[in-house]
Amino acid sequence: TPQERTFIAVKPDGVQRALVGEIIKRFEARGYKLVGLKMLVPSKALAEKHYADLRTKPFFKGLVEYMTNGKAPVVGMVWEGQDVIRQGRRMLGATNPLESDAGTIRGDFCISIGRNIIHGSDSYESALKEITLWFNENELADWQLANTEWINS
Ligand code: DAT
Ligand code: MG
Repeated sequence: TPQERTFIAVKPDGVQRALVGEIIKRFEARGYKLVGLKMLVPSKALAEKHYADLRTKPFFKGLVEYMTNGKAPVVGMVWEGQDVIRQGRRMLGATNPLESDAGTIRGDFCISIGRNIIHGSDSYESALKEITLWFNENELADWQLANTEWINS
């Protein structure tokens, strides 16, 4: 089965609300493989590059401030597996938590679009861009899940 990678980040509000374990648990339990993990307060330059597509939006400045102010760090992750980019977005739920289905991460744990606790790449192109932006190649682990044949067929 073809494997792909996506960038998932627990935002400062998700870290502050102690949801890191819950979020990792959902991706692990689904059968995805963790290949990158780091905690950092992103620089303004990193956050602005990460959200470059949104730079003309009225909320851009506030978004970058909230990601970078250091009141809590961000936990950046790379997850690998079948259809993980699209499935990751489904597991996150809609951008506006008031529209997110119950059972999704946003639908279960938050209510405000400005505090929606988690980021996930929205396409193959953005996943590649974001993984490259947040991680060096030598920070990504090349390993085999021992139970892969019970997850992938
Ligand atoms: P997503 O995070 O679901 O990919 P996006 O890329 O459109 O959504 O926007 C990035 C983040 O910007 C989003 O998670 C929260 C914030 N945001 C988006 N729309 C917003 C709005 N109308 N008001 C405030 N923040 C917003
Ligand atoms: Mg987005």
